[in-house]
Amino acid sequence: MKRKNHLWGKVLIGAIALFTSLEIAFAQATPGGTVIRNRASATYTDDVSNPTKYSSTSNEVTTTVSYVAGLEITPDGSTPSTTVTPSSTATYTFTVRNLGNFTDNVEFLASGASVRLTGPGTIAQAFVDINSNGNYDSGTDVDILGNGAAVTTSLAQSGSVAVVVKVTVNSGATAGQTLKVDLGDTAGSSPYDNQTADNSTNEVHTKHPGSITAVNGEREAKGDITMTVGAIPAVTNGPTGQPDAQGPGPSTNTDYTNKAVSASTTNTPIVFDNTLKNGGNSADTFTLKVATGGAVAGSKVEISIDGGTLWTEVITNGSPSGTPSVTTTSVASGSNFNYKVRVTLASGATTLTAYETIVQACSVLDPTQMNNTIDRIYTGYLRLVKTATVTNATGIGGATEPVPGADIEYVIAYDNIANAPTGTGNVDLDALQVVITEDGDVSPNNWSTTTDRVASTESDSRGGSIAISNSTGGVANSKYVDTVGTLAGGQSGTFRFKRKIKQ
Ligand SMILES: [Ca+2]
Ligand SMILES: [Ca+2]
Ligand SMILES: [Ca+2]
Ligand SMILES: [Ca+2]
Repeated sequence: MKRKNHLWGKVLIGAIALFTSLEIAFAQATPGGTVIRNRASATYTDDVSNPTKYSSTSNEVTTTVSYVAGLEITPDGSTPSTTVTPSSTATYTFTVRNLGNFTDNVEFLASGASVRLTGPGTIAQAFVDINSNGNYDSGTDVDILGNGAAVTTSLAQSGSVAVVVKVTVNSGATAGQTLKVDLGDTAGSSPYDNQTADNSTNEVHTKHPGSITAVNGEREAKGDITMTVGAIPAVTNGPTGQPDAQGPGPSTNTDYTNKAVSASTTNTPIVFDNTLKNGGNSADTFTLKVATGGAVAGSKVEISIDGGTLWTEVITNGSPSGTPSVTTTSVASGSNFNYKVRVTLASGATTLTAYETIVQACSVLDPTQMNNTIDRIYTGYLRLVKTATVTNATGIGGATEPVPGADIEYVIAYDNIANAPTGTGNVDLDALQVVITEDGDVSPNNWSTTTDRVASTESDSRGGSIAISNSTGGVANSKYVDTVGTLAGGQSGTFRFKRKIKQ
């Protein structure tokens, strides 16, 4: 019997221990201050055969229920499956609950100290969402970020309220990074709730109304939520070192690299240097190809991603070949990747014409993310157009009759047919060291012997310097050299001079 009692004792102690450990998870049910009254009553008689009965009542005893504080913040260790994106605002919502048996205050420390963020972002807002609409409402909600002093919010017994923390994710946040928000700083292990407050730096704790003292003192709690940055692929693609170049539009799909091929050998391979940039927030690979409809008829296009050692032919005779694209190696977030494109036009391509090859880079992580750049070949790009106008003041024949003694004005209109520089980061095509030479007896010319110089009639609209000398054959004043200098794309000018038909 004694042994049996001992066993029961052990079971009882175990039950008490279990109750104690679970206590923190349950709210106090009986309100503090409740008066529990107890009075006993009895009846009796002095003769069992006599029905007369007497009664008796004890005095009343009262017990007033003590105030017990309690606080809980949830969730703990929450890792939502949805991801956040760079530059977005992530919303973290906590629930703060009064586990005590009386209406208690919850205090948040000054200047947002009760809220901490770990990770690539900044806390934009933190507030007690009194009206439960998810947004901060001045005058209604309690700001716990911009609060110069500690603030409290009142919670009824078992009552709860949401605390919303809004975090702006850094624009440079990379995929897989995490942003953790802690509300409160209770030590120990999950669920971190209903502990004795120790007034540490980042606490959330109860703050009893002045008239009440809880038997277990002030309590603190903590919750934490961690969000993960998702992958946001992006790519730009442009001229060498200028992946973000913009062309006309302005657009990052019309940027360009202008080059030239000799008009007489248009099938000479021309190599372009291009650069793509991984504008996404995670490492990615990219396919390189000629955009649909972006190949020149009859051309061959090859791409090299190793600096020009190995070339892959992606366009043959103007159409995609058996290997229509090349895939890069992994490119780190924010990094550039250089590649080369070799374009060979058909022989006999029309001179003084622009031929465009549109090269497209496409994210492998998200194939909807793509960007173009234009590799443009001009089959020669300095155009010369000559005209001759006769002025006849001899009185013989009409005003424009080319009779001996009449003047012939030669006009050479020159222009760089490449497009004028536009956008940013593009490679334009200047005509450098432009020199226009008129030599009166270099075949088929014969004007050195059939005409004479008309002095002071030489001019260049761009201010080119004009030197007049003996022709190759030694005829005086029969060679003109107009040094124009640099002529940018889209620029033009005229060089003019007069000769008088020998009489
Ligand atoms: Ca609100
Ligand atoms: Ca908790
Ligand atoms: Ca603490
Ligand atoms: Ca581009």
